[in-house]
Amino acid sequence: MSDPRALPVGTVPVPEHRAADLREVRERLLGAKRVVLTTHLNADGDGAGSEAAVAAWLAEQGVASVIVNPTRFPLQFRFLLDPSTRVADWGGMEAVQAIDNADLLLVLDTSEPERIGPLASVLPRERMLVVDHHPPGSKTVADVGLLDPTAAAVGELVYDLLSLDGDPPPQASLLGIYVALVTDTGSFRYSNTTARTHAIASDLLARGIDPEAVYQRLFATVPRRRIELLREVLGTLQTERESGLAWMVVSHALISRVGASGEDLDNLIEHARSLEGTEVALLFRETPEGHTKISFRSNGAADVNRLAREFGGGGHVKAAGALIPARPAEAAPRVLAVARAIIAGGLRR
Ligand SMILES: [Mn+2]
Repeated sequence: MSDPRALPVGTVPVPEHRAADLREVRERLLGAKRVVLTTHLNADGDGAGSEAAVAAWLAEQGVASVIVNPTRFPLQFRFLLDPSTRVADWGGMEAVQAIDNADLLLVLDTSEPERIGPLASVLPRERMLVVDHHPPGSKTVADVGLLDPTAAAVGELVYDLLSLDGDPPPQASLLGIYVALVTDTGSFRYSNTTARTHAIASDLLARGIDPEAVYQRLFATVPRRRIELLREVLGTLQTERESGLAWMVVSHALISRVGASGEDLDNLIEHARSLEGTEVALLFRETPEGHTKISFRSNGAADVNRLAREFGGGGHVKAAGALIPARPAEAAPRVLAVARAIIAGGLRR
């Protein structure tokens, strides 16, 4: 008897508008001998998952690859890597060698040179490829590739890339793709979630991905320092009824005291965003250099990508970031003033 909960296995067809660009990326990758994969600073589940998936697929296709990110490959996402996948941290000898020997550099989950730091200039432009789903900035790292903001995650584009010929992605690539989808859609809750995202997730589950195991791995266990951080940061929460702004500040002293990592800070802003009455949530985080990293989240009308761009940053309409070379006490009032203008309709999209 067949399992009444099961669906037939079958890859989700690649949208026509993506096929030609993905075909070119695929042919370039499969024609290479040694590929370096990279993603933006502080890789998230989409960047790391997409890298893990592409690396496992390339290995199966007989193409050697090394992941070299501008910042350390997050511990949290190491479980996505196939045991055969090589990761070399930027700055080390292995990374230098990997780049020296590479025919191609594939950039995932960003197209902006500044977001991959020193990797933007390690290979000539004609040996760079890009696959991203952010709205493109003024400069892109490569001429060949796919920039498609209609994709929920780069993981979705990687699924397409790997299944372009109708064959399913290899088993070792499935977990990375699934984690990319889960993390970039807020567990299939954000507005970038589509029927197609679910269809791909369905195919991944049909092929053996265990959603609860992924949930346990990603979300169910929280280190104590993260709760201590949350307790302190919630104490800085401020809200403005008229503008719908809600913001919080994380000082560098606090980060040092609790021993917080970048990953610990990732979802703090959701507490401000989810607060009743919030239009735009902001998190001001002091860096060790005394600068301020700002995360922006919009609940609807305000375009925080435009807001972030006012300060040299960028992202998506509903989630963006920027860096200001000033301490939070100086940076916050400037950013809040522009945010008020956007909410008042001045810069509404
Ligand atoms: Mn992404």
